[in-house]
Amino acid sequence: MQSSKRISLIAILTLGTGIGVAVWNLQVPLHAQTAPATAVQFAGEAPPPDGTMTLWYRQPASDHPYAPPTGGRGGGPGTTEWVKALPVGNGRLGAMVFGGVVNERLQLNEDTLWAGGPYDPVNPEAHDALPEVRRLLFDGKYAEGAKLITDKVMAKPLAEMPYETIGNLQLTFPATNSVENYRRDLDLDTAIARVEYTSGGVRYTREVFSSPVDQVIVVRLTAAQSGKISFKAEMNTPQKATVSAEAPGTLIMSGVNGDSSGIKGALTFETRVRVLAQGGHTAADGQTVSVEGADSATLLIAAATSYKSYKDVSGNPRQADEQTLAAAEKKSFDAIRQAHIKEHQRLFRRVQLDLGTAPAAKKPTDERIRDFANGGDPQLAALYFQFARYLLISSSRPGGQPANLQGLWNESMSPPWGSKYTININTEMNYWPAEPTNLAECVDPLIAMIMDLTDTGSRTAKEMYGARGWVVHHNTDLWRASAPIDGAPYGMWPTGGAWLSLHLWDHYDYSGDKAFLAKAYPVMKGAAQFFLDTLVEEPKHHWLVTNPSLSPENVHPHGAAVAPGPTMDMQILRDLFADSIRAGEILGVDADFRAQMAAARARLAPSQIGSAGQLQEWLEDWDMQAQDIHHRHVSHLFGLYPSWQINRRDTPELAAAARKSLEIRGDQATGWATAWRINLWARLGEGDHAFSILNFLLSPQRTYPDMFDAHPPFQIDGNFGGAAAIAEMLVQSHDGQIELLPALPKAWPTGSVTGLRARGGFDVDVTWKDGKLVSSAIKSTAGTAVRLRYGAAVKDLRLRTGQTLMWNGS
Ligand code: FUC
Repeated sequence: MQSSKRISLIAILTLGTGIGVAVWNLQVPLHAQTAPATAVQFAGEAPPPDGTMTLWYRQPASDHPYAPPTGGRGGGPGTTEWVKALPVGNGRLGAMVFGGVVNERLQLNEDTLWAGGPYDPVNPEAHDALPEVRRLLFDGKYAEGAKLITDKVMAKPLAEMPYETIGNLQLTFPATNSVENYRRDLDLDTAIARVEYTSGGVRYTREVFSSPVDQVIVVRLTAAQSGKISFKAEMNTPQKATVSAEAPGTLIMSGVNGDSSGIKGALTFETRVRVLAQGGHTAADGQTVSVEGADSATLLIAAATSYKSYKDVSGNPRQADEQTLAAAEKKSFDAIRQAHIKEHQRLFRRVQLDLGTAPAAKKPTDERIRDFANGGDPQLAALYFQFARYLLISSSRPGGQPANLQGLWNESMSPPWGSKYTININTEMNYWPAEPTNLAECVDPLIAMIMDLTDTGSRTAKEMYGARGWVVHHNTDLWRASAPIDGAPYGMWPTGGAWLSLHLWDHYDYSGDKAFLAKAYPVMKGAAQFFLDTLVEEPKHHWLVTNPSLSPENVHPHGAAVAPGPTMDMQILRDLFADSIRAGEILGVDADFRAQMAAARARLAPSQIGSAGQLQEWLEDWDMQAQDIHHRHVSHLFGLYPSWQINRRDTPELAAAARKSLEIRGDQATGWATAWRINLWARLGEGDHAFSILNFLLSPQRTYPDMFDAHPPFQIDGNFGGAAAIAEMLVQSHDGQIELLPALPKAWPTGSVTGLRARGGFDVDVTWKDGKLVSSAIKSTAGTAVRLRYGAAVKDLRLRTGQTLMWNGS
């Protein structure tokens, strides 16, 4: 039996702050860091896991040899180890599992634990300053306009609230010098992280999962011999919190959230860990629960904050945790585990993707990422695709918060860009795979956030612009702040809410659910209303444009980012007006308002082709003189993807110009920006080009050992954008058409996919061989007409709801 003295000699993981690295000029990330664990020797080689949908490794996160990508602009030392840990989540409660032998660390998150409290950052001087800003920008005095924006228009405070960690649950096991056949893995099909090894002749197994059914994170410790489970459980946190242990075996951490940028923390939170050992002896002492000589043990972790809504923080986290634990404790571990797996598989198993397999698929995941670009491992792309679906299911479930910049997982009090919602691309990209990969439910938290934003955003519209409707600039947070933040070159962009609103139309378009459309329409209408009230006529062509605005976050040749009528705004508004008009028609409402939108739409500045044959990013032909012609954002290509307003069939000249812009921008960028490029090349029907960029995205430069996307540092959007791109290579749908294998790369000659979704309400299965379509099954779930396309072949059909058509492309 171990003594507490012996345990104290074991290196215990400690929290500290990493080196802050400036990330552009916006944030200073500080990362919790773990000290090196005891030097355990690893002997033998555990076999690969049985399933194909598993990430796995031969070392704990702390022992894993790894050099982070070079050229990154952020991330402290903590990041290096953290991006080797494995994520579990139930949409609300998340854990990163490190898999240590003597020290196990579970870094915990709860999706409402953000800094600050309800606040409204609108600058009261903005309203009176905006007419002058408009005049300066129309007069070409961009730097002066930017200065006035900085002085009078930007939000107070200038930064929004960051998402924060709960802290860590630390488990310390008896010291050991060596273990055999160590393996840790994450099974995407069961959503369970496992650690297994043999020590002193005994096989130990650890399982961790976050149950969406019972709302607890569960840790299960077992050994092949009875009486072998001994450990100490403790918690630590960078939050203002206290930890105590209560007999017989409960750890309680309670505290208040952080203050940020002058906004005081208004939340209370509590985390409770119930240690339930079978056999042996359990004791609670001070801040520690220890178990000695048990046969097995189950830990149930509940966590909650006092957040009820963006304007109400009167919840009772202690009561919530106690109720959650009381209910979970009544169930057996097996019952909790089974219910968890069943609910996860209900969503996860809807889509199966087979891109072919090879012996490389038996290697540990980190080795596969290292070797992917050498070819010969098509299954890794399928794993990457399913990992993104796993991440969306685990970070965005009905009733919770939307997936933020890090989804659900964050070890810091001041993560890069606050780990919040950047809505000039990143939040939208998080949801790109949701509809096509059959996870429509996962969009619910985004829809709920958009509904909240109509409230805070209408206040901002009125106070800043004197306008009706609602507006959100380039970021929002838990408190649904909607004013321009960070600085004029990033924040002075009024089109974030409009872009988010397009996801409402998409949600309808993929389902045909008219009841949903009736709820969504007033939100879309409010977004459109804001622009009907604020679009202004530019002097040269008399087009209607946004002003002030910018093309996210690109600096044009006149020393500023702010400018009237950037191409992206015009494209977003073209879609917003079109979708709102169609919604109004379907619902049979608002004929006058529809006419106003149609009139404004016809007067928007068009997408223009510039002197280099490129699609112009701005009203003026500035692209080739811009400060960074390889800029990561490709905002003006919004029209090609995610929009369909530019496409090869209907607008071939604009599609060719978009292609030219893509060539000029180059293939390699930060994680999400790389993923966007893959989607764009897929839309151009160039599968091999798309695949060559996927090779970069799936290399150690842009994919960490745990498969998290490297911006760098970690940002989850690249995972989601990459999965959307893989789907886009196989099936595209728009405007009443479904195109099969539009961008199939030579690297995937034979394969199949089942359960993708298409617009108009269809389930789509496709099988191909030697690069050619073999068969497809198109099942209608909304009874709409559709045109199928495969290469030059076309087939028009109208199925009844529930009816399936088989088509081989002839
Ligand atoms: C935008 C991007 C950055 C980063 C940040 C979260 O500002 O330009 O690359 O993704 O969002």
